[in-house]
Parts: sequence; C-alpha cells; structure tokens
Amino acid sequence: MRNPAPNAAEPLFNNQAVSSARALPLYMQLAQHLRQLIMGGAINDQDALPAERELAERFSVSRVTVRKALQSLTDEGLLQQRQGAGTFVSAPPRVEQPLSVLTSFTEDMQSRGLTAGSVWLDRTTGTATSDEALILGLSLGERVSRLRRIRLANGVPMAIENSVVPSRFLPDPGAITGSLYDVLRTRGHIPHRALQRLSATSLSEDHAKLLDTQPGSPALHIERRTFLPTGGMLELVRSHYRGDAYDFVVELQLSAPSIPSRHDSEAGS
Ligand code: 16G
Repeated sequence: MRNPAPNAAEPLFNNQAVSSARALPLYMQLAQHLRQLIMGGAINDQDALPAERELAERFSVSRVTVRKALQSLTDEGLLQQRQGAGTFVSAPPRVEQPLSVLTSFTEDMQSRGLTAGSVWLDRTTGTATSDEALILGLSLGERVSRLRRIRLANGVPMAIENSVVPSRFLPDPGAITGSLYDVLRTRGHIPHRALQRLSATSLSEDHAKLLDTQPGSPALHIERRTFLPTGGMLELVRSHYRGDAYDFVVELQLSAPSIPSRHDSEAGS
C-alpha cells in the first residue's frame, strides 16, 4: 500500500470537471471525474485520495457533495474507506477470459466472484438488415431482436454489447432482464459453438462516455457468431471491451511431433 500522497495526486484533479452550470448533480460530476481518473489508471490501485476537506476546496463544492461522491464510488467497489486512515483506490476489476470456452458474460463474472449487470441502451425488434440477414442466414424481411447494453462487473462498465438474435429464437427481447444465454437455453436454443474475431481499436467519444473512460482509450472490438448444435446461427454480437479491464487468454498446446517422411530419412542416411 502507498502512503497517502495528496500533493502528488493534486495536479490530476481538474476543477473544471465539476460545475453548477451543468444539469448533472455536483456529486455525480465529481464521482464521474474520479471514476475516470481511477479507471484510466491516472490514480493507481491503493493510492490514497486527498482528505474530504481538500477535495471540497479543490472542486469548490461542499463536504456533503464530496462525501456523496466518495460513497457512490465506494458502493461501486472503486474506493475503500478505511476508518481513521482515509479513502483508498481499490483496483477496478480486471477479468481474464479464456478464449477456448463458450460462456456468457454473466457466467464469466460469476466465476470470478463479480456481479454481472447491464445498463440497457436498446431492446427492440425489427427487420434484419442485409448485412445481418447475410451473416445470420436469414431470408430478406425476416425479423430479429436487437439488444444493446453496457455490461457491468460490480457496477463498473466493462463492455458495450450489440446482440442480434433471429426473432424465431427470441420473439420478445423484453424477456431478457439478466442473462441472454439463460433465456435462450430455457427456450431450448443452446449456444453450442462460436467463432470470435478480435481486433484492436480505440474508443470513440460516444463509446468512451458509455464506458466511463477517455476517448481514444484502447479497446477490443469483438465479433462473436454463435451457433446451435444443429449448426444454425443463433446470435451475432459486436462488442467493444475496455482494453484496461479485459485480458483474453488462450491456451496453446504443443502440436503432435511430425513423423519424418521417407524422403527425410533417406536424405539423412
Ligand atoms: C458474452 C458474449 C456474447 C453473449 C453474452 C451473453 C463475448 C465476446 N460475448 O458477452 O456473445 O451474448 O456473453 O451474456 O464473450 P449473458 O448471458 O450474460 O447475457
């Protein structure tokens, strides 16, 4: 653990980040600013925050506002308030996901002792676009359910996920309140196999805002195509994962030693 070093952290704080000219309550603006500094790595795990009084002076807000902001970040698991010692940064969750196992976001979080959550951005039905119809193997005019959500781990935004599922498997996207895979499995549509393509990208301003981080931060763009045991396609998902929150891990095995061909052994003799 580092010693509290308020002066070292001071130049980080931008007092313009909190202003009564904005509609958002002051404590939320302050929480947002501190969250960005923590998630962006500008304030490190176990660093101490300056005392309440100093934060109040720096941002020209009341101590009640500071207390509310710190409490909401504590509730999110980003801060720890230690009796008599002050307020410390508690590492944002960093998730390792094996790439060889087909799991849902909810299962990934549960297996790490984290609570999965979602902020819904969109939950609608519509006609498949030509791109979706081509990929999902649908006839033109077939309907799909679209789910757009921010995926959270212990309340911290990890990814933005856009899922498209043919309506014949999911007629009512409103039926999804928690896990999409749980609902699909209950209906007998088992996610059996998936192809996943990962590429490096950086977050646009809109995406960064949704993920509570800085525009231009590194991210992974992931496209997953999930298939049923029968081979038909069940979902097309395009997501942006925060680069600072996710490690995708692949296990590699030594390939079977090749058997020397007759030609090789003749050449060696
Ligand atoms: C994962 C999957 C996504 C799937 C979702 C279901 C990746 C890249 N994506 O996020 O394809 O739709 O899990 O999660 O792993 P849920 O059952 O918790 O809704």
